[in-house]
Amino acid sequence: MEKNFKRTLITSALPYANGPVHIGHLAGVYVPADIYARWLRLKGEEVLFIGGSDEHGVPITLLAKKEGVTPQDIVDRYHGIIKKSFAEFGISFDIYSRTTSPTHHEMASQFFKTLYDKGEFIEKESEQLYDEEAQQFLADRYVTGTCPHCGNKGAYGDQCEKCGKDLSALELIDPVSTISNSKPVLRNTKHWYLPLDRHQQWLEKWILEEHKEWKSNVYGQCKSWFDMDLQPRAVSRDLEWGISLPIPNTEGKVLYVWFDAPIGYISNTKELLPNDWEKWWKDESTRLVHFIGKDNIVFHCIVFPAMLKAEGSFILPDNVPANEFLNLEGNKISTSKNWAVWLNEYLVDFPGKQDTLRYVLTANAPETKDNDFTWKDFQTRHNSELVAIYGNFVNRTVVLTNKYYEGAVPERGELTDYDKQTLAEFSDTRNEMDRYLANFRFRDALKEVMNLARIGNKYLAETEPWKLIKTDPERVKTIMNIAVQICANLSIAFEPFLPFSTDKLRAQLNIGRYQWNEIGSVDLVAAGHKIGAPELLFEKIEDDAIQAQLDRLERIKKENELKNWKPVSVKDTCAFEDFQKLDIRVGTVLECKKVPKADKLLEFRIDDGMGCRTIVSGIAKWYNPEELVGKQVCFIANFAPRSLKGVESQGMILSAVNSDGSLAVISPSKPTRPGCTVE
Ligand code: B3M
Ligand code: ZN
Repeated sequence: MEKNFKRTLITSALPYANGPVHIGHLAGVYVPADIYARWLRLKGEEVLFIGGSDEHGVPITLLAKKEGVTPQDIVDRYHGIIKKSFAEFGISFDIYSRTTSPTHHEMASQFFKTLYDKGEFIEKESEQLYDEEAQQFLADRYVTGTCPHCGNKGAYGDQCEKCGKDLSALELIDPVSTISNSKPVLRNTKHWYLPLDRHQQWLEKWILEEHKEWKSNVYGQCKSWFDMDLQPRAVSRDLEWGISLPIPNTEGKVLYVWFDAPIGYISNTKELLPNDWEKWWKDESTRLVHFIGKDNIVFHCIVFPAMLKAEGSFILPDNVPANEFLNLEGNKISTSKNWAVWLNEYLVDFPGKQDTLRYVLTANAPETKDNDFTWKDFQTRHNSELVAIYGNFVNRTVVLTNKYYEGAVPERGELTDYDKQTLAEFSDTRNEMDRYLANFRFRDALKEVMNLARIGNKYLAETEPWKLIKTDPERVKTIMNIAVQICANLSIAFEPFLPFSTDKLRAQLNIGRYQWNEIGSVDLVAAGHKIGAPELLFEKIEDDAIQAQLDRLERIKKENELKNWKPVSVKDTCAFEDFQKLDIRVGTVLECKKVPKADKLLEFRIDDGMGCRTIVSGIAKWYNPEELVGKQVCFIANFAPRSLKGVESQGMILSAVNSDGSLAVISPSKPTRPGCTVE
């Protein structure tokens, strides 16, 4: 259904203010939303780009409790850090506000009240866990216990981190309150529910029939929710932190964070435009687009639209281009495990390199499937694309124009066939980019611009003006004119993606901002125009900077291993007679070598006091054979011989298993005669 929209309202998910933002947030939500907003603005369209922090919810109260501060302290701290990071990365919000703002509290209360008065909720009593010592109901995250699926003793009331299953706090075996460590009891409590089942019919028609153009990952997730049949969802919680319910006798209850957070988009619009916000939310000619990550799809495609529809005066989103997840060096990004690249830390290590991260995260964006960020790829893309193609081309153009013409852009003479071919190659760039950007295919759009830089770079490499200047200076004028025009084109086409370097590029060319539809023109810069001095757009990233990042991750991995390590539980009781059946002895290693074609195995010749025996042991990963020669080891002497990779092993060398899984051979603490027993 093609509609005639007059303006676009862009929202990006409101990050929880309980930690800084990382590259996963940037890649999944904020960079694509920003590219989209900048692109539409360059096209001269009416755009609003709304952001803000999500400052309610249980994780914030848990963190506050852990640190012994108030939830307000937590959100003040992280709202500041997050807002600063977004500004530093050029995310061009028209407003970045927060859900603790008075405007938001009022808007969300009013929204709830309207739905309540219209009878859009159902009221239900249910049993919930209650902490009698702390005198409060326990949100799922405040309860731990044994997972009914896998027996993990430290499962949370919403999820078991060991087996990954979703849980409800009521399913936990032997639940414990994390507030008082006491055993919670069941108590009745009343809550309000949004009956999504009543909305299923129109939602299904709206999405499955009228929005077939939505990204397949989004469409598919919605479809599977419908297939499972929508259920009523609670919109209130028993909690102190949040927006109080605007109805009598509801002390200790607040709006569920997922009820108030999306209303934040509306509140922030109102905060920015107190007199004009309604045209952005209530006029059918506004196109609403939500940028989010895949874990937020149900809330933006089903719950929030149901809320908007129930309220009755708001428009619905036209598209919800959700992305999949970005992993880091092969592992899921995790705040609690510190497995992330934090934006504030990145800028300390790579000052001024915002565009590099924006570039790499877009080129490698998790648009259709989860993707992996690796530091090696980051370096390669920077050095061999940004530096070697885009940067190199611009630098050559600016340096040569300064050198040959004192910076004044030369006249263009007659075009050769090769010139014409080069210009033809990028005449369609804008159409291609428009097509991709309109469909949220940011990676492909970026490829198009990079291709334009590649065309320029190749043009100079093949025409070699630095050689021609001696033999055919007239021809060089045309070449340099074309090169300058391509640079000016790049300053427009790269702008939505790499706003910092296009600023630098414009300064070097001494030009202003063009309109998007001027891409493709070869008359952007007039002959005689004086350009500025050359300055490198990008500087090479050296190996040691990358190694430092890899070392940091390696350190974090080790720390996590140590943190997570728990001794394995003690085995069932064993009779002394049973232990005595094992014949453990001391031996001295005479020879040690690798077993061919078996990368785990070492073959030992051991002096066992009676002669010499061969033992094969799976410790090759942790020892060089030479370092064990002459060492004393303990081994089991009465195992039946067995063949390992063709070598007969006559016993087993004992090792300690370290917390990281590595093995350390056991030796007697004083020199011991080979063949002595261990008991
Ligand atoms: N704060 C969840 C998240 O950060 C949530 C998004 C709210 S968008 C209205 O993933
Ligand atoms: Zn489990």
